[in-house]
Amino acid sequence: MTLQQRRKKPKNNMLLDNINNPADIRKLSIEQLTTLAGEIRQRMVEVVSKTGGHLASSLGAVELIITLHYCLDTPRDKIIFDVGHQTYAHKILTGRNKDFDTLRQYGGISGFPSHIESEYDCFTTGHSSTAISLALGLACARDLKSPEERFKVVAVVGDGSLSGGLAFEGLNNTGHLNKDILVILNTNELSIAPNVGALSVYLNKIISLPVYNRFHTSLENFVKSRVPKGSRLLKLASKFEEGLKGLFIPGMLFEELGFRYFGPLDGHNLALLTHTLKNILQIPGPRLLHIVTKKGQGYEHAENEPVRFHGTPPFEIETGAPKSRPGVDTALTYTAIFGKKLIELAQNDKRIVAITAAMPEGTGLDKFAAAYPDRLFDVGIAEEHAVCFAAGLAKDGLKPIVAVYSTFLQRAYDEIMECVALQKLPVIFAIDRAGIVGEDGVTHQGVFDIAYLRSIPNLVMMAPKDGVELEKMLEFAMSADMPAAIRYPKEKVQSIEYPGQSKKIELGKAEVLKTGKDIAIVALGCMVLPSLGAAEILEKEGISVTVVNARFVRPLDIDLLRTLKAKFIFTVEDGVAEGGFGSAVQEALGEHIHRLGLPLQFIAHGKRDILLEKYGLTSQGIAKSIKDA
Ligand SMILES: Cc1ncc(C[n+]2csc(CCOP(=O)(O)OP(=O)(O)O)c2C)c(N)n1
Repeated sequence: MTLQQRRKKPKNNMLLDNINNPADIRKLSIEQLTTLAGEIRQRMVEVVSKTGGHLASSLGAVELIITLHYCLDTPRDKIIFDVGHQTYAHKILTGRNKDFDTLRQYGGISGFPSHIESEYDCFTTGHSSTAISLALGLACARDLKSPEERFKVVAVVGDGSLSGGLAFEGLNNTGHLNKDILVILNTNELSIAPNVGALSVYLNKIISLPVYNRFHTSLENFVKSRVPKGSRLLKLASKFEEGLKGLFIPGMLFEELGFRYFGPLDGHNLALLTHTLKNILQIPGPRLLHIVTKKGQGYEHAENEPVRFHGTPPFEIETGAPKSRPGVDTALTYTAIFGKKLIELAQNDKRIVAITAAMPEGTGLDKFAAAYPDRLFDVGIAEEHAVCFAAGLAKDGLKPIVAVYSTFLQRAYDEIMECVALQKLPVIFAIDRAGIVGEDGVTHQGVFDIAYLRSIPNLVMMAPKDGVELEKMLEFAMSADMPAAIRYPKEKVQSIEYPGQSKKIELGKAEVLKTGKDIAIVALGCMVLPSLGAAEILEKEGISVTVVNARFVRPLDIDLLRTLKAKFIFTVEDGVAEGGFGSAVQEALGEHIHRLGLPLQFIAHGKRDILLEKYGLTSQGIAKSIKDA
């Protein structure tokens, strides 16, 4: 029965209604588990169609998650999901079904695992490739502290996340330490976009050769079960197996890293999964179970368009079409303007190349890829590599632009410092999703970039107030021959026209948008527009305001700042105020500056406008803070 047909059935006697925690599913038969999987999918589709969210990956992992909770003694046994965007079934089965309608909403449950939300979520996660290292740490702590506890530790990793170097650091160390952990590798041939890289070719090769694999595991089991330990036959069999390693043996890479490899298995076959997992859990040492799933499984529109349904806005269930949001859908985003402008610049300069770490759509580089397939490098979920790779490209005369979300650039801090800034190489960082991102929450807010990039020598840092300025900043960065970062938000652009404003970007030059005598607001990037709004509110109350569009975080326009005649100076930024842009102004002027920005906290999920309002970064909020100060 398709999900659409199932929706038409009345909702009585749902198995799901009686599942309050994983212990409840351990009483069910395999047939009932299959029914439960359908009900979970239905629940997910209904909720995500209203809230938006990571649907395709979560649909693909339903049977895996049921199997894990069925075979493990959770929460005593630990499951760590890599990234954590595939965990909706886990949330539904671990007591959060009743709150599932609030998914990703302000005050509701998070779209990612959250250690604050549930004892079943060991860690709060959202960035990829961390699960194996986290699992190994837990296993080592278990063995050192209380070996008698023997709880089990399972890391669930997707094939996309395995392209991150950190995942290999975890595998390498696990093989060396020989700890009891199970890694479940969930392959679906997709990251967000189709998977890239030699490793993904290798995994696909395994998937397409199941016969070899069955032969390999069955030979070993067959001999072991029939001959005594130490017998000649066993030695011969193992020699034979060694000999086979010269051929293509599925999973050999993992075996050589010290893991027992099992699979590939159909990740939607509950009978097979539960049977296999129960057996594998009995075996000590590092193990890797390889399963194959379909992204979007069970909801035909997500199966057909897994990239669109990776992270989807609200949609119509019957057609899969996004729910129309008048006004919002027609406006251009910063991301779209960036993508379009880069194509235009690349037309006239063949040295321009673009790099993404597995996010061509999200960063707006998908269109660039279509226009210049040879000049777009999707390096996999590997931000550190992306930055070093860009440094190499720049060293030999190209003009690389790394388009990346603010939160994920955190991972490449050292590479920006050492490989780019220290060498003064002209790599450009197009930092998307800077500031509040909204529903993805704590792990995804791009609020730290100003503070962490401001301390890197030789790096120019800019933020445009609108779309036109983003284009101008890109042109400037391309001609500047120095490392440069441009940060912009997850937002639709509004154009800001002020008489006398200068369209030209000059290194370290701010612009004064309006002049008043009482106070001055020095605003950065997308905070310029609300600051102009705040100035209007204040002027109605008789306070005359200067508004400066800072444009540069580094170098700061100190000369202009020194000429400000106002009695009070306020800075406004959509990043953490401590160590951020306002701090830079304060350091430069050596005076007391009122810094408006975000608190030094991990900011939870909720709509972007709700969060901006909460933290006083709207016109009204800025005006109020100024009056209060
Ligand atoms: C460090 C980092 N970079 C980028 C992302 C964005 N991201 C979230 S999920 C995802 C794809 C993960 O692919 P895979 O592990 O294969 O899981 P699937 O969605 O296919 O189930 C990416 C690139 C991230 N979460 N972390």
